[in-house]
Amino acid sequence: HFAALAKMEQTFIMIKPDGVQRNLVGEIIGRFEKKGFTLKGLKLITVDSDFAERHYADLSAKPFFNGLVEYIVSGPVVAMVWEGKNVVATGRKIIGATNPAESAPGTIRGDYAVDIGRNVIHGSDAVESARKEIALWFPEGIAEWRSSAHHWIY
Ligand code: FUP
Repeated sequence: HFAALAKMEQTFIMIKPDGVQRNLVGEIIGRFEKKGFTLKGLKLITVDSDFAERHYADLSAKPFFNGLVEYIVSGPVVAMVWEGKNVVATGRKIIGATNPAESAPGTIRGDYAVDIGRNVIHGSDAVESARKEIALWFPEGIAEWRSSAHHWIY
């Protein structure tokens, strides 16, 4: 029990503007909830291009960068922090491969996306990038609480 809690991670998950417009918010949140992860932060927010560029700073040299930023600022996104054992890597599995043409059925992108430029959702790719992304998107901080279901999951 203690070992599981010691390995607890947080990840940053964002439902992109297409996911919000297509009413996939409940479906996506439900997948993370039913898996057993805990929702620690949540807001609907529309960001400007300066903010989107900071979020995707690592990709600034890519040819698709401008289009990616335009897409992210095109409407509200749902920014979330999810917590759980191994949630960074497992969250990426739930999301599926970056290109929906390669993401397996049963994953979010595999089930709900067609185009790499409209792939519905973002999830941090490592514990360190999760830490940075949570600090960027939740500068106000995350309220601490423990789910009463923990005992049945860990
Ligand atoms: P991911 O970690 O799965 O979000 O993938 P990346 O960080 O490599 O890419 C970030 C976003 O850039 C993807 F979600 C979609 C977009 N992208 C493209 O539009 N074209 C590409 O060729 C690669 C990525």
